[in-house]
Amino acid sequence: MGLPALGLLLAAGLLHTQASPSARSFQLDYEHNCFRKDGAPFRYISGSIHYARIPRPAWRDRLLKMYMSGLSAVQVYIPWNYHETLPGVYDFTGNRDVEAFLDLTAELGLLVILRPGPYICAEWEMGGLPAWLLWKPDIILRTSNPAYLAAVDSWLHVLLPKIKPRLYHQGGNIISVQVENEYGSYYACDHGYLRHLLGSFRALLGSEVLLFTTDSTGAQELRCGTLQGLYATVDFGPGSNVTEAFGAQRRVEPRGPLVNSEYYTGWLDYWGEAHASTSAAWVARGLEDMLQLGASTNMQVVTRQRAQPPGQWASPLAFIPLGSGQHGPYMFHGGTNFAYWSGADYKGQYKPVTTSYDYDAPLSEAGDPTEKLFAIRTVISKFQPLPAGPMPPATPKYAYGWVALQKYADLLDVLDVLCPSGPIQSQFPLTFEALKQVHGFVVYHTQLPWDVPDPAMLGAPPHSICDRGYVMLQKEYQGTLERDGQTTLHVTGRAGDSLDILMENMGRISFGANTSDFKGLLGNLSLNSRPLSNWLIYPLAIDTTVQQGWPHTALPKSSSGGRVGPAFYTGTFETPGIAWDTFVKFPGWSKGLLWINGFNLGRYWSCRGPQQTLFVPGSVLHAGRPNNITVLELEGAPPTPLLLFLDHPLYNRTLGCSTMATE
Ligand code: 6DJ
Repeated sequence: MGLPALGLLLAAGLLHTQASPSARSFQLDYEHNCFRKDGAPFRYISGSIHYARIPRPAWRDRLLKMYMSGLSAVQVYIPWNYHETLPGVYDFTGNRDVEAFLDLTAELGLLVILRPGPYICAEWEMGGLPAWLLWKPDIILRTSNPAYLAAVDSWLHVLLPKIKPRLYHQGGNIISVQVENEYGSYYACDHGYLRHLLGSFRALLGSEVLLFTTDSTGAQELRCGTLQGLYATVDFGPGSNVTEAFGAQRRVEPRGPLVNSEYYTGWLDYWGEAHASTSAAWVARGLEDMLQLGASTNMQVVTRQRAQPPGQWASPLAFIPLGSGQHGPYMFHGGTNFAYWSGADYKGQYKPVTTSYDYDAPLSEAGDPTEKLFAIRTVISKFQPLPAGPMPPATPKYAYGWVALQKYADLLDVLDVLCPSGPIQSQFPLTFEALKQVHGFVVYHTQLPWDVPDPAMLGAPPHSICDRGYVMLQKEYQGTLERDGQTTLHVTGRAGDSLDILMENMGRISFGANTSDFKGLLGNLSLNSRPLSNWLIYPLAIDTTVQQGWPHTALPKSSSGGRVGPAFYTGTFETPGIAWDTFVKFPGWSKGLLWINGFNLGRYWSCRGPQQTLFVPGSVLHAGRPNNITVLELEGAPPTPLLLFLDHPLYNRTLGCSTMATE
């Protein structure tokens, strides 16, 4: 915050304009409008990377490519829900070993700007907040609500002690730590909450570390998202007016370095919308334009910060990005929303995010340098020397070709395998949260209570289908109910006929006021407005069963029946020699999920698009022995169930869905 707050900043140990040259330090210099690292003026050029979206075997490759692009730092989110999977149950193993990831950044000579939330947004399921927070239905997320704060504090007490020894002044490579994320965009505007977080971060990380916030550049956002004691930074993309954007930062932070914490090099995709792309030339030109505005002054500012007289700050144009402005391209490498980790937005309607988080970023989803990376690298090279040596090349991809699958079973025929503990009885439907089911699927089963000779309307109250319900009568697929889409279907049947709704969670909202995004059937389903009751509810543990080898280890089931409705399909394929990265296409399939060797590669939705292929990292494949494929197709498989493995992704095609898929 501004000059009037200087006393407070000093008291909080935040303002350091002098440093002993020998000590490791990373500080704000309000007098000279810059950062100081070990006492010397410093600016970083960083890029965002999300370890949770990259298979661990590829971490080093991606980080090395970022280093070789000329970046001095990486910006890293920590998704709380990825680690505290149930209250008090923590997972820091395998792909969740954030400390191993941080070790790699240090080994490669990259600094880290850490963003541990507790909320991160990032188009990640529920913005990184654990869905189990909603088990207390009255909880008010991202506020001073005691239940929420208690959960936050117990998480921070586990996480931040792992971070503390890695802080720069402690000998590590973490130069700064962000508190919350774009909090000013949240309706609550609860400064008490931000103050609480500041207290917890200080208590657990100490008084020396540089703590900051990031907000978009609107006045309201900067009013609600900033707090004395947290250095305020902004985020904006290449389309923004740089003068205005940094001017907004200057209104809340009259002195100190100008920082754009998220410079958007691309954008995310939603199912059913066109693939977002930002031309490399445009991103590069944007960078060049910003640099040219600052002209040679900035070039000097880059390496030797120009002193400003105290009490004055130059026009933002004198501090154009890559000059004194700090930049964190978001994303530098996007990666993949494997399994159920993609989030959703709500813009007048629910908009789930695709499995790919390619982001049209400089490093592609599969980690390959793009034209955009080289364009950015060229710009960077004008301001600082690039590391010696070539950029590592793209990793090889392999087109394994067509693989035939066989139908294994209709989902409703294997409920005993998928829900070994058996169903829960309830007069009315229960939400995923009431059932303590975080992701995936739940089956709601009942029987028609009366004869329905003429088509009757099966419907749900507004906003109670979260997010898709696949309806089966007498095990025959009738159609799909969809959040903010079709919420009624016409059915006929007899008293006693079985009615099953397979409810799918498509990812919890990650941005905005609606992050309390309950899943399942949130209201009573009715038939011609008469509520249905007496439900048997099956929370499905599909991933656990697939990881345990099912259905491949099970005896082959001869399954007849149609190709519409939720069903499992299986097959195998072998890689010739080395297991390379590949991309799977789903010709004629509708919507579902894919596992290979038990690894959940995420959702496909070929008929809605725009994403047509799923990325399969070579690290999930076995070389020289069969790879087990499991597909859960939800609506309709093609008459001949085949998958096509390609050596390139397809991100931009929308086919249109029909109930009966055709090849
Ligand atoms: O901090 C946010 C990122 O995690 C900023 N941002 C990015 C990521 O979610 S959309 C893409 C977004 N903020 C929402 C702003 C909407 C106007």
